[in-house]
This record gives sequence, C-alpha cells and structure tokens, in this order.
Amino acid sequence: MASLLLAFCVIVLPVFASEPIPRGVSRAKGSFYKAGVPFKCLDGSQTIPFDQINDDYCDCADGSDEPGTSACRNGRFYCVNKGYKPESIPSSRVSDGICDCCDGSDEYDQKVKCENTCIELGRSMREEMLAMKKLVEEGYRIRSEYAAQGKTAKLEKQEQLVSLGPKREVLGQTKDELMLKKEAAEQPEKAAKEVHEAWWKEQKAIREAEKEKAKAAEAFAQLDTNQDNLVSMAEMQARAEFDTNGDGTVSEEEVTILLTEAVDTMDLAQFTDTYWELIKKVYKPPVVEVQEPAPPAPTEAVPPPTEATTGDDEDDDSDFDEVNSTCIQDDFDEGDDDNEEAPPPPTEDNFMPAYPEETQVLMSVADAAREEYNKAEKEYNEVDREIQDIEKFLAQDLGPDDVFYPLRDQCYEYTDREYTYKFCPFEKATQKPKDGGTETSLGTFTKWEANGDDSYGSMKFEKGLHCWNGPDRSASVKFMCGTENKLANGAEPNRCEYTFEFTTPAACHSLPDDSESEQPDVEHVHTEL
Ligand SMILES: [Ca+2]
Ligand SMILES: [Ca+2]
Ligand SMILES: [Ca+2]
Ligand SMILES: [Ca+2]
Repeated sequence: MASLLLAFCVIVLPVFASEPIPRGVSRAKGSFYKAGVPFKCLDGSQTIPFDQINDDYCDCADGSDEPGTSACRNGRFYCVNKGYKPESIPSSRVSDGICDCCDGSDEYDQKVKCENTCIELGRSMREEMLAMKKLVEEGYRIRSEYAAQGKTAKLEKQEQLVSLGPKREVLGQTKDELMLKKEAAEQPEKAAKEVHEAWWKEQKAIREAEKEKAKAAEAFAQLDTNQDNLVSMAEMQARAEFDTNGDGTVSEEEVTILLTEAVDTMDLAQFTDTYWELIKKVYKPPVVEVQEPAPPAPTEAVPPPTEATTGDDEDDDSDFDEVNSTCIQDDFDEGDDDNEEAPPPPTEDNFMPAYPEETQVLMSVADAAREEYNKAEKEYNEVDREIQDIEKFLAQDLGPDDVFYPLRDQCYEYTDREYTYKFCPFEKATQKPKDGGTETSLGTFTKWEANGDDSYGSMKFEKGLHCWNGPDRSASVKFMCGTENKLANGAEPNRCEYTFEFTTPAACHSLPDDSESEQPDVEHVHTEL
C-alpha cells in the first residue's frame, strides 16, 4: 500500500527537453554532461574529453562516462519511459538483447525489436492509482467518522466525570456516617450476645461435669463388687483391663502406677474427684446389648431445626451470629447438605436457647444499621467503579484524533491453514487450532509502536504464554490503510514472535492535494515497487 501510494505521487512528468543529453543519462544529471565540454567523472576521479562519453570504453571508475553502453560494469542506464515511470537499470543490460525499459531505449541498437509498452503500463498504473486513491479517500472519510466518534465519546465521558465526582463525595460522606451508626449499634449488640453466649457455655460445662460425675458413679458401682461403698486394691486387681503389661494378672504395682500413688481404698468422692480421670481411659464398662436407636422424639423445649444439621457435643465452635431463632445449632456444618444419612436427632445440648428479648432488640437495631450501611456502601462502590472506568478510558491512548476509538471492545479473526488468530485491539492477541482446542495467549496489549513515520503504526502484545524452551509469546500488529477493519497475513518471523497486518480506516491519511507536483525519485520508486 505504501509503495503504491508513493508511486501515485511520482507519476512521470512530461519531459521538456532543453539541451540534448547523452543516451542513458537522467534529466537530473544532464547538466553534468555538457556537449563539447570535458567531462568530469561524477566521482571526481578524473576528467576526460567529451567524446569519450558512451564510446564503449570504460574511463571513469564509477562508470559515469558510459551510461548508454555496457562498457562499465557499474554503470547505470536511465530509461525515460515516457508515459510510464522512469527507471534506472544496470548499464550491463544495455544492448543485451533483452527489452528492459518499457520504451525499448536500452536496446537502441535495434538488434532486437522492443515494443513501447509504456503508454499501456502507464494507463494501468494510473487506473490502479486512481482505485487506490479512491480507497484511501474512502478510508479517510471513515477515519473522520471514527475521529468524530472518539471525540464525542471522550466529551461524554468527561461530562459524566464532572457530575459523578460530587456524587461520589456525597455518597462517601453518607457511607462514613452510616458506618459510625453501624459501629455504634454493633457495640451493645456484641456485648449483650457475649453475655448470653458465655452463660450458655457455662451451662454446657456444668452439664458436661454432671454427665462425667454420673459416669464415674456408674463405674464406681461396677468396681465396688462387694458393695461396701469403697473400691479396694483387691477390687481393682480383679479387673482384667488394668493388666497393662498383659501378663495375665493385675499386680498392685500396675494399679499403683495407674492411680499415680499407692491407694488401699477410695470412696466415691475420692474416686470421682481424683481417680476417675486416670482410670477412665483404661476402664471398660460392662457390655450392654446394643439396641436399635429409638426414633427421634423432639422434646417440647427444642423445636426441630429446619436445616440439615450434624450435632457434635465436642465441638463448641458455634456460629451464633447467623442464627436468631428460638434454638441455635451448636455446630452447623455447611458442607453436609448432600449427606444422604439422616442427621442425628437434636438433643438439648446442641442448641443454645434464644437470646433474651432485649438482646434481640439490639440485634435487630444492628441488623438494620448494617443493612443501611451495606446499601450505602454498594451505591458508593458503583459510582466509584464507574469513575475509575471512565478515568481508565480517558487515560487510554486512542491515537491521533482518537481515531482508534471504534476498535475498542472489538475482536478480529484471521485463519490460516492451521490456526485461527484473534486480535482484540487494546486487549490481547490469541491463537487457537482451527479444529478446536484451547486458546493460546500471544500477549496482552502493552504499547503502540512506530511504523516508519507513523508513531501509531502498530500495536505490541507481550507476555503471552511461555514458549517451551523459548521466550514468552509476543505479537505485533501492523496497521495499514483500508476501508474495512480486517486482520490478515499472520506470520511467525522469529520463534514465538508473531506478526499480523490489520487494515483499518483509522490508519488512512489524507493524500497531498498536489500529489502530481513532485519530482520523480527514480531510485526510490525503483526499490519501492
Ligand atoms: Ca568512455
Ligand atoms: Ca536490455
Ligand atoms: Ca468394695
Ligand atoms: Ca499384670
């Protein structure tokens, strides 16, 4: 595209001949070849008589005395190519029997007959140029629309920011006030709840102690086989489970070690208070016939819980805050919802009685304050996020005149034989196998990069998926003028480094008004085309 544009600017001018210039010399260099005047080689190396120009003998080291013959290996022959574009060819192609210039001037000796195709070439070039010019003009027209959209969007966002700023400030104040109100309501709530919870913990401890005492009494009755209300050494020795070394008899020593001291007899109080704790892990209660557990019979004081529960006497970590019913589960296992087994029936121990009424009043006041605060916080956050989004948008470099605005939030795809590539401007580049599979990151957008004079010539994407035994993947998307947004020409010039071309009206620049007034730059055109 660039080369065609350049070519458009260098349509050949009619040649106004003044003095005749030697064959193969361009008009630009014509003044160095003055008829009858000794010729100074263009590299300044020597001066030769004028008649040694094009005498088919190479005199100048730079070949400048033989532009119109093939005598010098490094000479250049200039084709005028009237009607098309001039061209400079190596002078070795002069009179070599092959038509190189479209005007046939390189085969001036007529050994071969060269038809002049310059007019035809010139016409098709001009047609191509015209089509290109139209495309660029259309692209530029769309570009102007893009710029207008970008400008409007930025203005809108700036206006929004003007009104959102104060709004956020007011919401922030409200939020802070409600935070204080919430904290003020939560303090008495917390204190009152703690009192009740501490009481409940104490109650449980008392109950636990009573249970343990009952167990001790039961064991005492079992051990006191002669029922004299004392457990003697002999009675202890009669219990097989106290045979800790497994030699078949229970020695006095074994009992003494278990009780941590020599004890002849112990009464119920001593047994309960001191020795039960030491004995209970070894003691084996009489085996009772296992009965099927009776179906749960909810007691009057304990309404059944409405949700699945797992009661666990040993775990006191209750979540009091969540529950405000008449009974509170001691241990609520959230992960047990899909447990197929029926939960054990609730027992009185599992539930903390409801908080006293005055505590519940404090709780509902705190709930209301929390709700109010949460609502205010949500509103504040929404506006805050909106402001941040706008600021992010305004900070984004959308190119000159914000022409790349319409490419935001868009993605463009290109598929070659193996992969489908996706380019989301300002976001990311990815590739995915054509026949499915997972998407691979080729990088996220990091910066604009220059392409020639255009500082917004390409987008760079970096830090894509790491290449095995290589760098992170990266991609460069070069922008070219076109009437449509289209991704094309994916390539991987270096391992894991991808390049693409993207045509877009946003990259179209207006043509110079006087595009035909420039002098042809032969060397440039030659290399560019
Ligand atoms: Ca010569
Ligand atoms: Ca030739
Ligand atoms: Ca006894
Ligand atoms: Ca023993």
